[in-house]
Amino acid sequence: MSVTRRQILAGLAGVSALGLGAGGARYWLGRPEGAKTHDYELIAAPLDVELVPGRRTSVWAYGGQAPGLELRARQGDWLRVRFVNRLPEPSTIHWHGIRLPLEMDGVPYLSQLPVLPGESFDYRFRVPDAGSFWYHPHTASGEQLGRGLVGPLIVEEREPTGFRHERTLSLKSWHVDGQGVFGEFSVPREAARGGTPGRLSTVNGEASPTLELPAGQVVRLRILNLDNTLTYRLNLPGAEARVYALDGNPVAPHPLGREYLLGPGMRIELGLRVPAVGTALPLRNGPLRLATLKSVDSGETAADWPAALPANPVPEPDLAAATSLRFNFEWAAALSVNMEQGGAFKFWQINGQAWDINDRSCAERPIATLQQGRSYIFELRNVSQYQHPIHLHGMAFKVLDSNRRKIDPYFTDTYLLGRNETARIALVADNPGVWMFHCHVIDHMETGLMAAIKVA
Ligand SMILES: [Cu+2]
Repeated sequence: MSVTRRQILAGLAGVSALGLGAGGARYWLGRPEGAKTHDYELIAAPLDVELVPGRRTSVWAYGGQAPGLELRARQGDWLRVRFVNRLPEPSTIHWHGIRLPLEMDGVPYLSQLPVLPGESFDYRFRVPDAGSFWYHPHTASGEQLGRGLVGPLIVEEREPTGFRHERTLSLKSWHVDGQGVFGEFSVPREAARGGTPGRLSTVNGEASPTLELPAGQVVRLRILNLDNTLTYRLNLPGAEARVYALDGNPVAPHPLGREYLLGPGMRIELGLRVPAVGTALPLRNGPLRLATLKSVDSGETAADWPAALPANPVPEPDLAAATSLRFNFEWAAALSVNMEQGGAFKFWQINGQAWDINDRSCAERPIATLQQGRSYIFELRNVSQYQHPIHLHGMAFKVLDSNRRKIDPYFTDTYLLGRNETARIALVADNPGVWMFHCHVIDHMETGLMAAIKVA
């Protein structure tokens, strides 16, 4: 893979015509065929927002919003996003969960050169799967995601589903104090444990908002964990809710139950039967209220539970012919690092190797090489006391089983590996390239818990 500065600069053509303060323009609806070179012009730029009442917080926004502008595409179509960097530092965009070519994957130096301040880059790819996805940088992730560079990407089914109503709920906590001022995004003693948590919890950038939902309808709630650190213990006491999709893929609809653990990077889609007018349901993280869902008169006739969502065209791994590989996720405890000389902490490792975020040559030493077209079973062993949402780029995988819980096999892009858990996942290595395989607790990923897997 060679990406030249010339290719990047070629992406700059026409940027001078863009309005600087325009944020992310949406050309999606009513776009005359062929009249535009992209569907979205997504500007990343600093923005002052009010997270704490009466206080200003200087966040980094996509399209004038933090979390960022919701991007939408239709399954099977091309999505064309012109990313314009108006941040004070280089950035890229990774499209979490989208199966796409490596050159569009947003990993710096592997997929592309970082997009420098003032530059732009055109992302163009097909979206093969319908579902709830998201986007974020893969550069200086602790600070860039921490400051707000996270956004939903919704891929709609080609045919109408049984849902007439839907809402996107982006969960994120912020590393701010009571005055709305950012503190440290990463503290070494926390990075070596569960990750550095933010203190202010929000839904769609608002602390404990009230969301109005149409009474009597079954609403599709797309709940996205866009947080750096937190695993949410999601629950909806008193609600009639069914799970329709996990991460990017549909499942057989089933009751939500007592709670669902939604790790960083993970998504869940619920069908919620909205109760009678005036009812207020709490959406909670454990005992803490995240949002209030209030039912309002819709004037529509009551709806029934929609049928299951159609499966995505993810290839089915051949388990009988699959090759097995084992990955151990361990604590590394390399505390003696000279940060002044550009060193990075290495608290975590995969199969004895800690990724160094400052060493561009890490990607040249893949932890495994898969033969294109073959099926593989990965045995994921967490031999640490902290949970790790394990994410693979480029390909979806099927969760087969676990020694800690009963699994109904399902396709995903991120699996929350509990403490001391061993789980097996399977995939068809159908996408050539070098793909990042990492924990989505950003502190863990930046202190070693990342590797490259090559498919050739
Ligand atoms: Cu982790």
